[in-house]
Amino acid sequence: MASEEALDAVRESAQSINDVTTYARVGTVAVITLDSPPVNALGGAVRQGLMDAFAKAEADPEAHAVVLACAGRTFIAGADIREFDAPDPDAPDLLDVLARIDACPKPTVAAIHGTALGGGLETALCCHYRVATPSAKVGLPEVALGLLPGAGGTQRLPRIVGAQTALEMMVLGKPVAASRAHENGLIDAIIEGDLLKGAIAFAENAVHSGAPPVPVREWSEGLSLPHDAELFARFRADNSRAFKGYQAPENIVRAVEAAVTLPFEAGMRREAELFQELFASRQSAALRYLFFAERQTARVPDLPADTPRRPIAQVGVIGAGTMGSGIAMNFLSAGIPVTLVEQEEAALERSVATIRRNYEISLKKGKLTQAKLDACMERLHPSLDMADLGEADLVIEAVFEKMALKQEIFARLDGIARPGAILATNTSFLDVNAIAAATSRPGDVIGLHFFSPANVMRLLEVVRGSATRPDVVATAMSLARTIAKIPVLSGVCDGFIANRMMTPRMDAAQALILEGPLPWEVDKAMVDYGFAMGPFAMLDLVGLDVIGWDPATSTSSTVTQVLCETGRWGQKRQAGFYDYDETRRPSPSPVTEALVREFQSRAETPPRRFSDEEIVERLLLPVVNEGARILEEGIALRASDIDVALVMGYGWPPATGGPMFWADTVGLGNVIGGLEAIGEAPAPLLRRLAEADATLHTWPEAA
Ligand code: T1G
Repeated sequence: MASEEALDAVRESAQSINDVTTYARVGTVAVITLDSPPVNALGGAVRQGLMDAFAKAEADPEAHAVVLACAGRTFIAGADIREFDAPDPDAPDLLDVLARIDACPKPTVAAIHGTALGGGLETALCCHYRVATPSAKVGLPEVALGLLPGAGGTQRLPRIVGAQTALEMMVLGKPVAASRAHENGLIDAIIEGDLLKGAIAFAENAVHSGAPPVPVREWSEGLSLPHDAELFARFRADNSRAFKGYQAPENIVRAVEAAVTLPFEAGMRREAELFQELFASRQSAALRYLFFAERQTARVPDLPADTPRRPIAQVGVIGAGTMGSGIAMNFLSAGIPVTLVEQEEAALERSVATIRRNYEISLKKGKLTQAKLDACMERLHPSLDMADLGEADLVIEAVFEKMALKQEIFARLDGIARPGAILATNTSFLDVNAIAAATSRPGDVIGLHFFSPANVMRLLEVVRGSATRPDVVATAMSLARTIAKIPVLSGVCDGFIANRMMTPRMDAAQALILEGPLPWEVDKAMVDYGFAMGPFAMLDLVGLDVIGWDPATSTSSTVTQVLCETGRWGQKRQAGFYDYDETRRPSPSPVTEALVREFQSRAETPPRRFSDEEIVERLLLPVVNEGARILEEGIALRASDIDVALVMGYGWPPATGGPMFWADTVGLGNVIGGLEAIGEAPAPLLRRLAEADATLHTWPEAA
């Protein structure tokens, strides 16, 4: 067993193989350590380092075994996604590096901490043994990037865990805990205490056991588990939701079918074919784009990294309705006590019961322990008195969308909240500056716009008012990560970013049904494009009467007005654009069809058929145009923020990348042409960028 001293020696005396790789030997065990922040991704230098270090270990007569470990916060978290579009021409190919590790005649042990993901787990699968810390996680999440594990993962993993488990891990893409991986044989030992020490001891035992190390490619344990055609058919059927609209899951299943039916090398060739198909796909390009876009939203160019953050140790929420309850849960789940203020006792009790019920649902699903549930509920302090918010570091108002009510609450809060507290409003469209003006401290006021259900939707629109201080903005942007949200910074305007972008889509849909398509034809095209629901079904869900319809001023001048006037308010009335049965299953309505045909007959141009592609384009073009205006007005920092907001806030299909990504993919010249064809004036920014042969994603640099 290696002593502390020996380990320190490793750490001090390691020889540098290259900038990110060191080689050391402890007794008879070679220790190869990668140190390539932030996540030891398999970029060019790491691949070169691995190739050279394993060559050195093989040639080192004193080394009888090899341990592969990583410095920093995690084991290898995958191939370097940044390099996908700009591969390092001088570095060895990943498959060659892994073939080298796989062929090592000496026992090899991967020492895993943090996350071994994608190419990282595939590297570990090329080692004879894998040991891990109890908190480690391992997984093959490539499906989230529209890919499959393309470095042998689809061929080696089933050989250990069997086809069923391998399919679950790769198609669902969720990393598994070390304990679970130990149970299914993927991890050979859980190391309590010092991982490196434990890994070296494990390697020494492997040598002393005298058992010849067997590369995973020769394993058959997993292949002896059930893997008949039935299993694959059942898996496809049971997981149809994961397959819907995505290419990668089907390619993963085919790769695993190859693993259980073909010899290893033939399976590897099949994997490579299926990988290339996905790698070249627009879906994967979109999902890779969103991977980085999501991680960029928190960067605010005019906020230096060292902008101070205000500590948020206790939070207040005013209004215990659906939004207030959901908002409170985010902080409770993050370990932050919440004082939840409501006017009526009954409403407060309802909210506390809703919060407990939501946690109990997570408990049943195994997503939460009883201890965690109890701890969250203990942190909740219901109150009927705003005075109880005096100690809060942040207070979030979530009451009805009435300006006068919000201003009255902020004026009272101004007299209650401690100096330095952040005062936030969850308004989804009201003027944050006007709300801030109701206080003596507008610099401490900010918009924190959550999306319903607030404890589930990952988007948080952070709305910066004209007086909002930099440290308040910086605190809100960081706090989002604490409550597992993706922050998108927005300026003040009607509907901020996400709502403002969705409005033209709705308007375009309503205009389009006057030209020929029926509402359910428009919805079908949008659902086939990837949306969970079309615009008209969404209207029926929300309720036609709550989206700006006023019986007093209704003049039967639109299809929606007539539907409202005739009481067809949507699902809640079992009639809207669709008819609904008692289980709320929608069906195209002959009433609506007749009404739409009647409106079409009044239109200047005779109705005509539209292809699904045309329908999608007609709804996306005005959205892109609005996006360009939002960028031009400085409401959004960058085009990718807009895409992230719509994907995370409105379920815009991730496999499309979002409307701004779509626009750059089809070309701004075509977008401008399409807008002019439907009589919509293209935003000046679109013209400027098209003339400069630039894209929305190069703005503002390319302005
Ligand atoms: N490549 C390049 N950069 C990466 C990266 C990767 N694989 N993973 C993370 N980063 C960057 C990220 O952009 C951010 O940078 C920083 O690391 C911290 O990330 C052949 C084809 C590991 C669980 O899909 O899931 O292997 O913004 O903010 O919340 O089969 O990152 O600071 O400049 O997310 O602590 C498969 C992707 C690749 C895992 C850490 N691997 N990464 O989460 O930090 S495909 C993945 C993650 C592949 C092979 C295939 C998470 C994380 P910056 P972060 P985190």
